[in-house]
Amino acid sequence: MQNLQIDAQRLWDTLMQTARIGATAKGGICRLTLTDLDRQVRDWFKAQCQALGLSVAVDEVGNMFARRPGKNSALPAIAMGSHLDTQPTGGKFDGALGVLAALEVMRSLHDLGYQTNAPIEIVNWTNEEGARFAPAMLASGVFAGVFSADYALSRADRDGRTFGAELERIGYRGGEKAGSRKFSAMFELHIEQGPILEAEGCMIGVVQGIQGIRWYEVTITGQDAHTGTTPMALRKNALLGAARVIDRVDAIACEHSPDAVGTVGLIENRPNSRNVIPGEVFFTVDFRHPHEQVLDLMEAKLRAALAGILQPLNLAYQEARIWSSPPVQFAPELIDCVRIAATKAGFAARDIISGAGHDSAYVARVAPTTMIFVPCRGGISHNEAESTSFDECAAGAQVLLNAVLEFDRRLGS
Ligand code: HGY
Ligand code: MN
Ligand code: MN
Repeated sequence: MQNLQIDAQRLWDTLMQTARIGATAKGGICRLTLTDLDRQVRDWFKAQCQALGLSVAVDEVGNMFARRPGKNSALPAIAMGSHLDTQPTGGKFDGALGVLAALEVMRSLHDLGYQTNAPIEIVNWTNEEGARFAPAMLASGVFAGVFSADYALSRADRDGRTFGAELERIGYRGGEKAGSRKFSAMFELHIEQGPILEAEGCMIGVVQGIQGIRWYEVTITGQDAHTGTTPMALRKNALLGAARVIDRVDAIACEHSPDAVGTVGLIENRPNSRNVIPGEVFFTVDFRHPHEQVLDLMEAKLRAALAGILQPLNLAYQEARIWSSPPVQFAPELIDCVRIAATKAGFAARDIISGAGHDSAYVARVAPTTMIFVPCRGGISHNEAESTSFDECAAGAQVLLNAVLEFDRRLGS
């Protein structure tokens, strides 16, 4: 098999070009799913793919598929996917690197006139982040049969706008049934979003799987009252209750360290007026761990904390687990292709488990799947300062190309 090379400069220029769609003053991207900015980047992506002669299809939850034929159209496509939506204070590389490196692979195959055995597809998964519509990885979850399309379309953002209405509004509610399209494999290139690869001076992460994730929503109800006239003993202060529960969420994760993490990232305090005792607080909890039974323990401790802390404060509450993504193991054969690909490209590689969730977690249920990581500076991500170098992006794209061609060679043999 020839030693096909990607064009590193073209990849970098494309990353910087798309980073302008939703660019923030601090050098990041705010491109929430199904907003006008998401439409803009989708339109751009579709035009780039069509310019290469790829056929672009969209399914009922907005997942985009750009397809290059292979010698044998009977073979299910080899997919390279990730996401173009971002966090509100996202970086230039989370998700974008995976989709745009896949575009670079397609451009390189096109330039070199190289025909693969199997068709090759780029996938842009809708709503990977879950920042606007919870849960995360929603549309890849529909594709994998984890969620129904109706469930996804009904999900509402904090302003009450639904996924379905916004998908329709931006013109990306496709006709294809999600999950009807079959893959021989899916490879996802992504930044590590953690500090390990950089700390070890390792260019490539050979991802073995993804840890388990659980999301909860909690609403605490007390009583709005005057801050000047209400004695401390008579208050029903929802924000005080929330503060003590939030502290306990952190302690629960620390009790299961080093592998557990626990975070309260979203909080709404009502009425949020400086001289009103808060009568209602809404917040979210994000628990993660590689083992389900530890997540069960953490969940039980959270529920005990809610009862134990809030009842003595005369506070009522509602709690619901809105999402559970179990730990995932990736496909050994694809992991082997990534190892061979990294060696062929001459990069040091190490095995790693993903702390972050990715669409690959769900696609792995319906097709052999694996991921490739490259470092990001300081392991910082979900932050406008997220930074991955020219060389790291190029290394990831080269290993992606090599891994896809290695798997394609096996399919054809
Ligand atoms: O939450 C996650 O881990 C991913 O970034 N959506
Ligand atoms: Mn991501
Ligand atoms: Mn992310």
